[in-house]
Amino acid sequence: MPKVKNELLDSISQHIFYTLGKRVDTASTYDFYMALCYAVRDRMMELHLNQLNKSENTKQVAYLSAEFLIGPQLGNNLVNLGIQEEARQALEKYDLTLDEVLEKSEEPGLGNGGLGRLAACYMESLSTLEVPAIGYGIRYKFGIFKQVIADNQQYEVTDNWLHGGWPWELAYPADTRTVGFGGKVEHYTSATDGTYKSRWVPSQIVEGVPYDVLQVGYKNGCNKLRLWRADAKDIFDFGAFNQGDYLGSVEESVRSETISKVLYPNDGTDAGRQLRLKQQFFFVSCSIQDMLVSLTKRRVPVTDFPDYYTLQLNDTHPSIAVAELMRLLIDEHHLDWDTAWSVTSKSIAYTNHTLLPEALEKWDVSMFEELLPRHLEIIYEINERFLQVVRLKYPGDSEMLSKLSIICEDGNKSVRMAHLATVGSHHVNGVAVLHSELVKSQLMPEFYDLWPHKFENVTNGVTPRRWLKSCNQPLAEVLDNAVGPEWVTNMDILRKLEEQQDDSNLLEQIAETKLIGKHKLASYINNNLGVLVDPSSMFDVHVKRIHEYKRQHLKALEVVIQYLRIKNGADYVPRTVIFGGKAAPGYYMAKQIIHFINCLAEVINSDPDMEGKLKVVFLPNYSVKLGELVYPAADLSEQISTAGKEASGTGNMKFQMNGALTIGTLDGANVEIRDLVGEENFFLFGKNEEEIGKLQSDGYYPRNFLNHEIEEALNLIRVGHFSHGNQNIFSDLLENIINYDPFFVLADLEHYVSVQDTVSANWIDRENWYKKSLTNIARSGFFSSDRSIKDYCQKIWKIER
Ligand code: 26W
Repeated sequence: MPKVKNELLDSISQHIFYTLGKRVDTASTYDFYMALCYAVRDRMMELHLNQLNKSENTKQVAYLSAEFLIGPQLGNNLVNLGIQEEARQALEKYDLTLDEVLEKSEEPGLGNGGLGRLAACYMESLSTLEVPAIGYGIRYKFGIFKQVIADNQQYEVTDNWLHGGWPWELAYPADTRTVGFGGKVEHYTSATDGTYKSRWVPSQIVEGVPYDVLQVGYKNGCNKLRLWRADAKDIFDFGAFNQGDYLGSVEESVRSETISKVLYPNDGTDAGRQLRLKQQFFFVSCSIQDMLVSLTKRRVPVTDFPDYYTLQLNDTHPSIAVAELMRLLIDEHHLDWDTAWSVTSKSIAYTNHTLLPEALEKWDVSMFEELLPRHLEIIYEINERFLQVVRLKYPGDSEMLSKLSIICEDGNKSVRMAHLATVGSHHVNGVAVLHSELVKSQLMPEFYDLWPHKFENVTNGVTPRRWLKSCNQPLAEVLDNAVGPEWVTNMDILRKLEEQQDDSNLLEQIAETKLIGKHKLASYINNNLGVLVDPSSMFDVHVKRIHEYKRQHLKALEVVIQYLRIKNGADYVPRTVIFGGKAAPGYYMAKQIIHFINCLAEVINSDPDMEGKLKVVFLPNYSVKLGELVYPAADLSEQISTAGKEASGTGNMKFQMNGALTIGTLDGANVEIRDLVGEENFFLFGKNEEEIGKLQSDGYYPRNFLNHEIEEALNLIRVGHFSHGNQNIFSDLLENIINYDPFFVLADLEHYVSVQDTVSANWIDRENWYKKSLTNIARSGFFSSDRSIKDYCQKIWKIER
């Protein structure tokens, strides 16, 4: 294996010269950024190709996800390779600072939110733990839209992230796969063994070109992401061109390339668009073909597939994999049904990330008939054999049959992808203890009754490298000094901090690191939004996708109540309330909430009565890059979803690791955070999942939860106080809360406001606050994605590390 001998400094100059074709003395900062990326990639390629040899015949994890929200790469790769200082010194030689070069980092927005970022954290931990793995996904040309806030509203701008080229990807055209769509299925009797055979004859053929992106671990391990780009088989139709039909000549390639053109910006609402299903089948078929070809190349019989690959479905988005693996094993590798089924069901496992009915994917049978006729046949066969098992277990129970069936008969027939995933998987897991219980009791009680052994829990986690070591270096150094540097790969060591919780010096150091983070964010806010915020005020942060169940409008109403109190002369412990998050473009109420928050901020920030007391900021275009600036700066973490709705949350874990205290409901992983840090170190409010369930079933009348203050606040909004007197702008939002309130905002508001007052009282006693902060950091080890991956290895993938 070639060894990268020369120093980073030389590599940079060589890449500027040979790779970029520039002279060092005329190179721009962007050229140095690109050259440094290539130099770092060289070192990662060494690790990766060496690792490949070692892991040749060990079982690999194939993590199939429609989203990988990997964030900017350079900073994290320098930290994980342990060459950040070397890079800083090399750039100094060219009078450049590392920060100004890192600023050039592009963010590949190949995901919407939680699910996509979790996949990225898991890829980093799989490498760090040296678990052989491949992340299979889609190389979207346009990622998640850029959010622009104009006249207090969200506007979406295309994310042309690849415009300047992206140094972290490497194309492998030799591994191009072909994927079919549409057409028909021919049935014939095989001449060789006389068995009944099927042959799919697609009407459209698309090529999948793989681009590999290395994902380096901390100080060792380097797996890859393989992202597929769709390309036309025949990219140009000369015949059409010769007839002057120029559009016709490129029509086929446009149709094909469209498949990987753009990420669907919905975070939890199934669009049900045909192109979405084409995207899902495209990357799943390319990926499974890729694995089968690799086995064939290694002369491994496909019947041994489960010994070489364990497939994890990141929600139902890749669940067509169950039918596609069956098709390839039966139609192309000529296995009989039972053998193919045992290979398939031994190889696949499925993770559920949401209980929201509108997020559960159901594809019309008609769409399958048109797009994937052979797969529909296979799904019918899978379902028929499955229902045989159900009939045996629940004889004569037709209701059980219809509840469990993969095919939903009511309305226009549809394929329930969660059912297909569950029937075809050896394990189904939720992403937090409460969520996994609700998957069993609410989402799939019939499946749980049928197959209790299949259901597992693996609580989410986040990588401490990007979300602490890399984005909060002041705190990382304090931790290095306090408990030694091993915490980065063994977060349980942080428990040792508790022995020093009375060390006022250590508490001051932690307070100091928080202040550094707040100053950095404050200057970002001032430079980009022109709003002056006071770093000595409490930074109260609510950043995540905008969704009614995440209840950004609950926080906004609490702010209106505090605003009214201040206007009425009440004292107020100074706070800066910081919001951030994108709304799915078609999600009207979420956009209303963004509009309201920005109008609220405008009025409050220009009101002299609020000076030194309350400021409100909405950070546009919230992303991984912005998250790295926000988590180190937060004092209070808002995790206020309606109990039973947030599957886990992962931002909550990032805030905890960075010493923020949480105000939250007993929802998702908040429950486990509170159990670990202790109720005295967590600000709990609101009704729990059972109480919400009872309120729902007993009949919920939001007006019953109005008190004087809440009425005053709602009235202030109604009269247009935050909308220049225009009374209609927020009438839909108000109407929704007062008459329907599907996420029980009014049911929890009074308690929420009183607990926020408790938070203010705690904030005043700074030493006590930082004791709680230290305890939160000390007990954040469980929420490392390394622990999650170890759980998957032990509980689901059966991989001995
Ligand atoms: C079909 C449209 C669609 C798109 C995305 C449906 C569902 C999704 C995702 C499952 C939504 C998502 O990101 N869920 C979040 O997953 C995180 C990682 O497990 C959890 O921490 C969050 O609680 C959950 O909302």
